[in-house]
Amino acid sequence: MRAALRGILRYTHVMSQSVTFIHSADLHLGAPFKGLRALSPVWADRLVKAIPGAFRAVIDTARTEHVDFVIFAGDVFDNATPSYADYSLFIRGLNALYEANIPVYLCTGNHDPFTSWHHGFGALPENVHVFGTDEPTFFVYRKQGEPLVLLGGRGFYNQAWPVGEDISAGIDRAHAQRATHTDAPFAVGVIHTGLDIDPTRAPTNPHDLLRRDIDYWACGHIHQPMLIPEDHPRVAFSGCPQGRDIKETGDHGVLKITLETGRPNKATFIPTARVVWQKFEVDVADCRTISDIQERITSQEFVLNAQTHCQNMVSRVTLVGKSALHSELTDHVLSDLRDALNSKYPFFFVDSIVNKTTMPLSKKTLKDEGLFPAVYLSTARTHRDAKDDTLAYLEKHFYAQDLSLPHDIANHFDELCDDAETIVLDLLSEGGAHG
Ligand SMILES: [Mn+2]
Repeated sequence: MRAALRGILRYTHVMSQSVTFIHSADLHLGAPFKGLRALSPVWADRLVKAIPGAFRAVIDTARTEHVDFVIFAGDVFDNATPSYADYSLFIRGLNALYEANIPVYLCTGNHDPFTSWHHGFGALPENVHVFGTDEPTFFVYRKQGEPLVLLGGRGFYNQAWPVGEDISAGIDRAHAQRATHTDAPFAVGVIHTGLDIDPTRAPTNPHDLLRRDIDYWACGHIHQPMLIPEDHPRVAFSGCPQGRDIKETGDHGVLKITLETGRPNKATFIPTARVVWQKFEVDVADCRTISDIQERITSQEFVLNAQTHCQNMVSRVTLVGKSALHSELTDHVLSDLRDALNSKYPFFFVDSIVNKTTMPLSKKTLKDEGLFPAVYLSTARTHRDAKDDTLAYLEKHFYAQDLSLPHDIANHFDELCDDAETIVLDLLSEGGAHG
């Protein structure tokens, strides 16, 4: 009976093997939170603790999920001269994995290139394996003494990547077998790459990666989660465990990857972010009071919050729509509205409210009435049509004041014209109201 059972176990072992690991990247330990207007002390503290908190969540996840190993695909640190505090934090996490008998495989990124890891802060624990930079290096993950995974990876030597060199070159099963004199059921690639999205950071072709004899490519550099193909990824970015600023909106975390022989890859997103960033527009056309606007923003906050796994949320709100309240939404009122929102729910924080509403009266109506605004609007039209002349005119006048035009002004020309027309029409209508 026992022999038969052993036979069955051995048979299933041969039939199907699997490995489960955490794919993490872009921790950016030490990143400052930039561009926030007026933070409360509570929120400032929350943000300072968010990245270390997310990192601890990554380590806890690896332990509670009992994964076989953890991958960090570059940019562990936000800059090339990490502080001793951030380095120590990272080492504490690695030691916790060491104690749980979980190996770590990491490649360097453009923010924490190979050169930046050379300092007197202390050695990495024995469970940590760092991929080389001049050419791919290979490691073997063994389980119960048997080779289970061949890992091949390559990272950044310094912050720039040599033009024309493919970071993924030479990473395939055959190379890994030759380099390690070993074979294993699975082969995993680890690289920090701009893929075909950022051509300046070790770009590589995703179609080439999919054709390569590698079961799964764990990539770093793109900060949002991205899975190719979506259902059963063979090339993936985990994104950063904690978004750094308002550009990195939505859920952030790590991927738990399971590879099983004869089956498609399985990826599970595990959220780790302590604070989620959101940007959204609120149409206030049918709001009759400022308090209606406040309610509208709040309900939108709840809708968005339900779409992520994190309670704390920092938002940037843009008000849009034709609104009778348009000219009442002064900076002062917007600031009071922000304060009212921020004192209501301790887990939501509105960083700024931008007023992009327009007056209910259309520019066309004003023009049709043949009033002064019509003259203004037709002049504005002339300037808008003669874009190059207008930009040259502006440049000349800015230059005379020792100022330079914003470099991307040409791309936002129409938008700026719209804003300018709205401001002037506002001023005209105010003048009218006060006689
Ligand atoms: Mn990064």
